[in-house]
Parts: sequence; structure tokens; C-alpha cells
Amino acid sequence: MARILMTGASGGIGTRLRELLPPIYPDLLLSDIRPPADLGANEQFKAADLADLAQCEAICEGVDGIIHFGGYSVEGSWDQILQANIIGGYNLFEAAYRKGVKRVVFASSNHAVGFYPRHHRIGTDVTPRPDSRYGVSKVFGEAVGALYADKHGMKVTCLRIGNFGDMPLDQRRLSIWLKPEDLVQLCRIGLEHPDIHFEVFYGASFNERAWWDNHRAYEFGYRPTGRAEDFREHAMAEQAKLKPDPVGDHFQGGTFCSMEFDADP
Ligand code: 15L
Repeated sequence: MARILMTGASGGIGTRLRELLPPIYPDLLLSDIRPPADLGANEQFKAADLADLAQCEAICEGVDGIIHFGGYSVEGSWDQILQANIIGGYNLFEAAYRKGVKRVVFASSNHAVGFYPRHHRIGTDVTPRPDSRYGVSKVFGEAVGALYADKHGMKVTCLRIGNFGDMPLDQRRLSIWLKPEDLVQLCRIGLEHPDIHFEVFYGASFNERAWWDNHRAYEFGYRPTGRAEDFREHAMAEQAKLKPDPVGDHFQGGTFCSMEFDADP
């Protein structure tokens, strides 16, 4: 049975996957800069600061596959993004390579392409249009993943995650929602599918208002079970509480686009 490392175990997605992954991958090693507050006696955990290559190597030892959710998960200062996502992202792939890890699933983000307008349906092969320093770091992580796949034969899957949770939170999230169980499916494809070399998938459930062409994921067997429209009333009621945001409401990345925005409209 494969030994799987999950970084970012104390974060929002990591916390939920700590419940969903053990039945599939019983030999699951968790990592984060500090342990989850509710770490169970039956869970394996090793702390690591991703900005430190030696610590990354230590958590990659004896591992068959990695689900990399570690790093900074929203917009931050340049130094925060640089340490956690740029240096940290590079270190994770380099450490995995040095330790002979065969597969990496990298948590990229919709913010790698957030400056595409909502009326523009995009595939996974479009030019990146990051909407933030955070988005730039996700483009960087995808590029590092491609390098390790093409140069070293690592099997790399990048998931441009939309919005992960039990239900879509507002109108924008009706287009990009990702049900936790569907993320598990995508991770399994990345960790197990024999034909993975380097792939980019959108981390989205079955959303009728999707802006994304995710056919590559479907070709690899992805069959999402979440349907955003089932929560339409809730999402629209939440949307009604928000102030209009002319920039954020126009682009796919939402508020990540409007923050610090001072270009001519
Ligand atoms: C992300 O990439 C973030 O990690 C998450 O906190 C949300 O902001 C999400 O994108 C989103 O776009 O809704």
C-alpha cells in the first residue's frame, strides 16, 4: 500500500482531507509548519517549514506520492508568498525528486487564471492570467511541476482548485465550487492513474455555470458528484448580502482581482 504525504494538513482543505483520505490511503503522513490542534493518536505527523529544503527532504523520505496543499492559501505580502509558495514550492518538488518520490499532486488555484473575464470559457491550456501575487505563485508551482515531469519523469498533476467546501458560498462560487469528495477523486487520479505525465485539471464539481472546460479530467475518469445548482438559493441569498464589486464581479478571480486594482477600467 502506498505511503502518501499530505502537506498543509493543518489548513482548511487539509483538515477535511484528514477525514476523507485514511480509508483510501491508510499509510498517510501529515505535515504542516505546526501540527493540527486536534491531531489524533492514530495520525502520523511530521512538522516541516517548506522554506527549508532539509526539512522538506525529511518529510519526503520513504514516500510514494505527495498531495501538496502546503503554503500560503490566499493573497499575502511578497515575502509571505516568496517564502511559503515560491521557495516552498520549489523545495517540495526538489526534495521529492531527491528522495525518489514518483508522483506529486499540486494544489494550484483558479487564481492562476483569475483575470480571465467570466464570459470567457477557458481550458487548462490558456496563457496564465494571475490575479494576485498568490496567483503568480500558483503559476510558478505549475511550471516547476512541468519541469520535474519533463526533465525527471515525475508524474505531476496540478489542480486549479476553485472553491472547496460543503456548498457554494455566493454567485461566483456557483461556477467554481468543489465538493470535498470530488477533490478526493482528483487526488486519486493524480496518485494512481497509469497515464499521468503532467496534467492540469480544474478542481471543480459539476457546475452548470462553469467557466472552465475540464474535459481532460473527465478523460482520466473524473466523475464529480457535486452539483452547485442544488445550492443555488443559498448562494444567491448570500450574494445579496455582498456589495457590488465592478472589477471583482467581472473577472473570474473575484475579489482577488479587485484588491489593489488601479488600472483604467
Ligand atoms: C483560493 O485559491 C483560496 O485558497 C481560497 O481561500 C478561496 O479564496 C478560493 O481560492 C476562491 O477563489 O474562492
